[in-house]
Amino acid sequence: MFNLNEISKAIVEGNRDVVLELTRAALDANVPAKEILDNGLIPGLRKVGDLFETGEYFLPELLISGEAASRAVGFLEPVLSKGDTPPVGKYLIGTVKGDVHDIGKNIVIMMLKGNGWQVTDLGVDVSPEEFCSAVDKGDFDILGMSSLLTMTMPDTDKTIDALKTAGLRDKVKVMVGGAPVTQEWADKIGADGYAPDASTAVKIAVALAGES
Ligand code: B1M
Repeated sequence: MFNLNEISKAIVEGNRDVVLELTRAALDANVPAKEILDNGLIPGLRKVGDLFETGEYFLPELLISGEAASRAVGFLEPVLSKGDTPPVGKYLIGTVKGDVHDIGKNIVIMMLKGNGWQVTDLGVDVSPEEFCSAVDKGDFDILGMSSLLTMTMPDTDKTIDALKTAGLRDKVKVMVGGAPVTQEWADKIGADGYAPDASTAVKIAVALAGES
């Protein structure tokens, strides 16, 4: 049996090559990609976050471990994004302004694609104006915003306000997610949906698309 703790350990040690090697080996050993994420890469990143919070790790360690995880997630992309589900709908997504965290957003994108969604990714540090402009020009069913910082979470609210001001709020369903985001926050800002993880994000997206 493949020991996914070794992947977490390599993430914590910031050992990029080992993370990639072990991710490849796990796939070769038929470990499902989602299990590699949930029991290898993500717990490793969580531990790195804890070490950062307690002052044992600093920004460089956060960066190196983040990069190691990003590469491994990229390696899993073809597997996670592959699916033979018929097209479900169009999903616009981005990380809010002031926030460059994108690993979680990218995982959400892969799971959406794997489940038949056509996804447009605006990337990171996306302003309310940029979100609005994309909603205006496109024909999206759902706008998803990811935020990882307590400080950037209010930008989800600002974007919803900007959509209202531009007369675009009824054009899309809005979903929010990211570590500090909660259902309570989503309700408070009038978002249509919230998901704590990528699998739930797919389920909520399908439910919201069914409502429109
Ligand atoms: Co940052 N960072 N970071 N960081 N970083 C956190 C988030 C932090 C919790 C670490 C800590 O202190 N414990 C903390 C935030 C505290 C807070 O505000 N609550 C923090 C901080 C403080 C910072 C800086 C301010 C540090 C500094 O400069 N002093 C800085 C900010 C930069 C900025 O954005 N302006 C910073 C920078 C960075 C790096 C760039 C070095 C790097 C990011 C690299 C990258 O993303 N390409 C980084 C990393 C790696 C982390 C941690 C360690 C890992 C984040 C991650 O990828 N997690 C993180 C600690 C932690 O998360 N415990 C931390 C794994 C990922 C799969 O989970 O993103 O939550 P997550 O996504 C999940 C769900 O949330 C959900 O599904 C995903 C998959 O299950 N989800 C959605 C996400 N988006 C969704 C959208 C949806 C639905 C679900 O619908 C639309």
